[in-house]
Amino acid sequence: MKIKSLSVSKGDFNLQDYNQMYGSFDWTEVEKEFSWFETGKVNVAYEAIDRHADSFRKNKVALYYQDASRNEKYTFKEMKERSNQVANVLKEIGVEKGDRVFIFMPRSPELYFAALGTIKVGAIVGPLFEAFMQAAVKDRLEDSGAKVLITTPDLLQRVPFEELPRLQHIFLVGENIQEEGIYLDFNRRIQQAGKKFDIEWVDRQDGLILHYTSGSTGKPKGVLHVHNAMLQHYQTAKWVLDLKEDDIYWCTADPGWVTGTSYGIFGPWLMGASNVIIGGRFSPESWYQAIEDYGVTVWYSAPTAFRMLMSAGDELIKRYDLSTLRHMASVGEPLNPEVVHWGIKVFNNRIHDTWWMTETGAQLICNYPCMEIKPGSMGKPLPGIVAAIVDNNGDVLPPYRMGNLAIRKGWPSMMSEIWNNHEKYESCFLKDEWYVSGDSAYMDEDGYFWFQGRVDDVIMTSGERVGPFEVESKLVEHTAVAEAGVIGKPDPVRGEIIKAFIALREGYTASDELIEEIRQFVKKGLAAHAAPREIEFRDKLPKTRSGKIMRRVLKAWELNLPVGDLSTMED
Ligand code: 6R9
Repeated sequence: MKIKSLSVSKGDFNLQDYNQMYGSFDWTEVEKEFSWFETGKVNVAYEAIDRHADSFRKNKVALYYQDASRNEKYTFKEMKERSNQVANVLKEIGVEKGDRVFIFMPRSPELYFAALGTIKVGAIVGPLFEAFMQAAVKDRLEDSGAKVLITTPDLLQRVPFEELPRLQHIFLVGENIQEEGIYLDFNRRIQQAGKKFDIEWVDRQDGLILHYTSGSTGKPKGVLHVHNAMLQHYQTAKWVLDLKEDDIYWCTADPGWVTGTSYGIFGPWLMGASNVIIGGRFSPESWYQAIEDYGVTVWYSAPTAFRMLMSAGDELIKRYDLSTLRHMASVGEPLNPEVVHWGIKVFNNRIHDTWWMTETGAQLICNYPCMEIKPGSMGKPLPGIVAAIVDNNGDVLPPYRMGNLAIRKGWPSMMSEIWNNHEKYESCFLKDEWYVSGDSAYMDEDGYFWFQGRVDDVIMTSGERVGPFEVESKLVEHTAVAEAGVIGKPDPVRGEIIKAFIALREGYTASDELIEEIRQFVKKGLAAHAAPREIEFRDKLPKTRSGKIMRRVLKAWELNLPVGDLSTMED
């Protein structure tokens, strides 16, 4: 089927407008859509929830929630009240503007009330994946100096609070909670709290959310976003997700990942859309069922999920009514042309690739409904955004030259700081002009960008960003492991899988049991998605003279490629 012949919606944002605004859109135009344009004082939770609750949207469903045991819905008015109750409870225990409140729990309505309530008191939300194990949880709470944690009794054993002196309160979300010491009963306190709250108005550059993400070296870094990011969350929800009044929108991402907050909380609710949240684990049947049950019209997911749906077969799709789907988009990894063609075949719809990252806070390079898409390309920059390919000095390269994908500094949702690490923050910019993404890409003569790979060693597995260093550090904690080097190995479904090369300590011998034991060790100590799927033992690992494991040599071994320059390698 030809892409051009599709009858799907082309969106309200037309090509002529795009071309006119390309590279020069004035963001103050977006400010005018918000009440704070004149006062300068903002709160994104007000704009996302209360503004609608006080309008004709008051009884419109804001949140549809479903998992194996719950099926609930909440209107904007109810969302306003619940988040006010959380805000009152937080204020009562002394949470103030700028404090860090972390949320470590599976998706549930309470998670969303908690995030919005935190924002209403002016505090900074820190969402954590429920899959994190003790070491991962500790690193993040420690680095951020979190004052409050909201979690569940099941996850509590992974919170080493005796080692976290700055953590003052832990809310437990569940039944029959005994309050003692630092433990507080979330549900009971919320029920007893007032439904009215005076929002803490903050400055647009004040902290909103802290997402920890992995780089190629060191511990995970805390990427801070501020309230001003709402300009771009709002505008991209309009232009890229094409959200309209009657849409039923489903973003499949967990709030532990930036996609699950920028486009699972802020974007859709700033637009006043009905937002579907599905808890629990992925299964092709339950996903298609969710689209049918809610009549989802706009769907935002990730390449790994689309590839898993694709491999579940097209027969399955025929059992569901998916005819409501109007617009589909993807983020997280390269979207293979194959998947785009599959989408056209089975949904009669194009999957629109979007590119952005934790640090950029919102979508930057996208395929828009109004535009011809080139399968395999990430698309074109958002109006008001200047993207370029630059060399290592920050000089712009011509079309078709591969180099660093860079964005001209200063877009509304740009990270405002790396927590406790200003030096690292500064190192992300070249010539004080370009934010350098760490991705390599090229631009074609039509201005479309084409992803080529990561410049660093960061691994993308099933759309999750895993720092090899974090996995290596965990591996060497195992008594049998002397040295470990971790790489991403290309995989047709997951994008990449994690492969570890390990040199054993004296006295240990390689065996399948040992492989399994080491995998479990990482799984329990760090996170299931961080455990190497493959482990290979070697007598010695390639290292530089300064002792750094040379991952590119491991990669060359794995892929049977030439190892390249070995001048920095130790003997
Ligand atoms: C939102 C998010 C960022 C990294 C990014 C790049 C990869 C994201 C992509 C893509 C190819 C796309 N990435 N979107 N690669 N095509 N459309 O994913 O944030 O978890 O920080 O990851 O993901 O390598 O640098 P984050």
